[in-house]
Amino acid sequence: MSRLIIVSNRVPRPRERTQPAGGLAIALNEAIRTRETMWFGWSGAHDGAAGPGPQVVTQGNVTFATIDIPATAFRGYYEGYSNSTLWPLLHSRVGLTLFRREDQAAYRAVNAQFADALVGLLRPDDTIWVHDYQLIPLGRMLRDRGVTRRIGFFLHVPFPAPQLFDCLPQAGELLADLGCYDVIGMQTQTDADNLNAMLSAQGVAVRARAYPIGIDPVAFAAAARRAAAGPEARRLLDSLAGRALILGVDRLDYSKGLPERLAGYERLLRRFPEHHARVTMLQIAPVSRGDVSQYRTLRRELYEMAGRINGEHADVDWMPLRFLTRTVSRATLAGYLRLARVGLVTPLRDGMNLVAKEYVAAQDPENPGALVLSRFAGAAQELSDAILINPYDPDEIAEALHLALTMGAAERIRGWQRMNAAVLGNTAADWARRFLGDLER
Ligand code: ADQ
Repeated sequence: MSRLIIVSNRVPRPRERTQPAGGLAIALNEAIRTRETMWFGWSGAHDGAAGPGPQVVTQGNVTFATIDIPATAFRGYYEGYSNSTLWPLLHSRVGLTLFRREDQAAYRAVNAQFADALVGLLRPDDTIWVHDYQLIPLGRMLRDRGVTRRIGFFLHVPFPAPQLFDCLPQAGELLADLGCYDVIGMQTQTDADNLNAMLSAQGVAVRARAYPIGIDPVAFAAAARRAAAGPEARRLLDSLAGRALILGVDRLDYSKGLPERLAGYERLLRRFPEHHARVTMLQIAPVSRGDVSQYRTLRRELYEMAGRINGEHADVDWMPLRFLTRTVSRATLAGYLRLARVGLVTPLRDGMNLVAKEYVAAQDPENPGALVLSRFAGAAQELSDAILINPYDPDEIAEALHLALTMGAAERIRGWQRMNAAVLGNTAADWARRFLGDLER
C-alpha cells in the first residue's frame, strides 16, 4: 500500500499524537494506524526559530512534518481569508464576510509555502489527502510543482448556494483550484450539489460527492460509560439535585446558533413555567478564534444574555443556566453527555456536527435522553429521528425542549435506537475508507 499524506492546517500537537483529541485526529485514527502516513501542516509557531524547512518527527508508522508561518502572513491567511472570508461565506453568512485583496494574497502565499515545503518530502507513489477550506488551492499548487499522484480534498464545512458563493470576488479561481483534485468530498449531498452546480458552470470536469463524516461510536460509548461513573460526572450530577440537564457543547462560534439557543431556552422558561426549578441548562462553549472581532462580539452578547436569563428566572436555590467558556476533556465531556436528559444542538449551518453523534453514542440504552437538533446541521440527514428544529425560531426550540423533557421512556428508546443504528452504521473509519477507496481506485 502506498504512503498516505494527510495535509491539514494544524497537525496534532505532540501530546495529542498518542491520545488524539481533535475531531480530525480521531476521525483519521484508524486510517493512519493501519498504514504508513505522513501528516503535514502548520506547527502552531510563527517565528521560524526551527529554521525555514519542515520539522519532521516520526512516531511509530506516522511522521509529523510541520512548518512555521510568519505572523503577518498568518493573520491574512488564517484570521483573514480563512476565518473572516471563507468560513462565514461557506456557512451562508454573506453579511459577516470580509473581502480583502491582501487577505486573499496571504492565503495564496501560505498555500504556496505549504506546497513548497511538502513537495520536497513527497515520494513518487504517495496518496495525498488535503483537508478543509484553509487549503483549497494546495492541490493546484502541488500540480504546478510537478506532483502527478492522486490528490483528494475533503471540505469539513458546508458549501452554500451558488448565488452566495458567487459573491466571492475570487470564486472562479477557487473553483479552478478545486478542479485540480482527483476526488472532492463534502459532508452532504446538498453541499455536493451546490458545489457541482458551480463547477459545471465554470467548465470544471471533476464532481464532488458526499462522504458524511462519523465518529468512533463504540469507543465513545465506552468512554461515556466510564466517565459517567467518575468524579467529574458525579460532581455535576450532585449539583443538579435531581433536575433534568439540558446540555449544549460547541466551540464559541456564530455558526453554532448560540444566541438563538439561549433565546429558545429563555422562551421555554417563559412559556412552560412547569419546568421552573426542574431543569438546568449547561452550555460549554470554549472560546475559539478569539482574535477575530466577530467572535469577541458574540462572546459579549452571550455573557449579556446568560446574565439576563439568570437574573430574570433564577431563584435563591436555582440557577437556570450555567455558561462556561473553558474546555473540558473529551472523557469528561462524554460523561456529561450521558447524564444529559436533552442534547441541544442548534447550529444555523454546520457541515456535520459531531457533537450530535457523540450525544447519541453516549446515551444509556435503557434510559436514553432526547436529541434536539437543527435541521441545518449535516447530521440531521442521518439523524432524522432527532427532534428536528429550525434554530431561527426560539418558540420552536422551546416547544422541542418541552417535548424532549416530557417524552416517555418508550418513545425516547425508540428514537434513540434508530439514531444509534445510524451512528454505528457510518463511523469515522467507514468515512476514511470510503474516501480513500475512491481516491485510490
Ligand atoms: P467543528 O465546527 O469544530 O468541526 P463539531 O463537528 O461539533 O464542530 O466537532 C467538534 C469536536 O470538538 C467534537 O468532537 C466535540 O466533542 C469537541 N468539542 C466541542 N466542544 C467542546 C468542548 N467544549 N470541550 C471539549 N470538546 C469539545 C468542523 C465542522 C463540523 C464537522 C467537523 C468534522 O464545522 O461541521 O462536523 O469539522 O468534519
